[in-house]
Amino acid sequence: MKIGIVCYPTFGGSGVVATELGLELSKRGHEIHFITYSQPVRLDLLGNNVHYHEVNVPEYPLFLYQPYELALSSKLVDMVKLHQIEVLHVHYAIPHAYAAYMAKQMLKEEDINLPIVTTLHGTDITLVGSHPFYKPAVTFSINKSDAVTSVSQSLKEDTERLFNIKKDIKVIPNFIDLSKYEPKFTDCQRGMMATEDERIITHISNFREVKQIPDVIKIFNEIQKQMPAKLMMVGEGPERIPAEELCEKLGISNKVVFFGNSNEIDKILCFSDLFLLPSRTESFGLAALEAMASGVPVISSNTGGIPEVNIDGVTGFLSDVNDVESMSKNAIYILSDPKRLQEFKDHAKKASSKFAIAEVVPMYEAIYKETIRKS
Ligand code: GMT
Repeated sequence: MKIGIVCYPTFGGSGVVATELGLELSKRGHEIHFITYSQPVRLDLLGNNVHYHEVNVPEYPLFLYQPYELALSSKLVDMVKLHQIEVLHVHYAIPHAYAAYMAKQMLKEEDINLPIVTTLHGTDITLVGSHPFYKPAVTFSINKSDAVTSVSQSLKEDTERLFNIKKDIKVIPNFIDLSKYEPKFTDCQRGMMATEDERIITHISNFREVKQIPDVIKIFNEIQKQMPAKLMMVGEGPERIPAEELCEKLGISNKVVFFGNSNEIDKILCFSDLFLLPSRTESFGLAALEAMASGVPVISSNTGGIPEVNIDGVTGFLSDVNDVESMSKNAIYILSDPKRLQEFKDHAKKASSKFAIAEVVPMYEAIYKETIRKS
């Protein structure tokens, strides 16, 4: 099939999922066209079957807001015609499903049919999309898609609760290429980051408020009172500076490393002992799954889709949002006994195999075929 993929190309789960999906589909013989405003960060392999088309938004000083949706829908029309794209898979209702619908209407004028598959990732539903300013457009875009998928059962239920949805939403969980998380070094170069007796705790996110960054620091603060430990903070975002200030205030700056954005997540997870994800809301928690695939247990909140990934008492522990005390206690419980830690690590790795890329990608292929057939 010739498949167009629209996503946010930046660091973040939805972009990662869209990119990995496109690459895997290309390996399975499909022709993939990424249509975005910059090359997706994990897309380093452009080839015969993988193409990237940049959406340019000309700047004009009259406009306070440059019309990205307009530029995207025009680019979609051009690319569908030029490459005979058979189906368009858009990640995020805002604004991608909306722009895709406009492209579909424009193509109809030329007797070209463009089936649209929309995948909901969370922010477009729970955080931004349900805002009254966006709600009518999001509802419309979802209902006008030919097929709709969500990355967890919890997100499906949230969508049906928050919007007047007439479409059936199919749950297709996020996935992972397990081969990328096989350690390439026997010691994972752990010695570079910590001494033999130190536990390594890691957090990876876009440092937005929803990630509860102060809770990450507070949990680590409790851990380091009980045992030698280091905290790896990976990512960039508005909460980073306040996080550095909090570390200073608590007198633990020398035990915390701020990496910024990284393309070497697998290497950092390889030497990690525990992953912290205390988010206020999370439709899935891809970062937790990436940690588990590296054999890293997860201490998380029990919000949204996280319980579908992190199994309480098996791959880590779940606590209520904001319950720093419970999360700290659970973290110390796992980390304080080497045998117990190893058991949690083994369980985390094993549980991640349920989300293997080879299991999940055929579900998308089936949806594309069905959507093309029906339209
Ligand atoms: O978590 C974020 O802030 C980034 C956002 C994104 O656009 O990548 O993540 C959302 O999609 C991911 C991939 O499906 C999910 O793993 C995240 O849980 C989801 N984030 C939220 O629901 C807050």
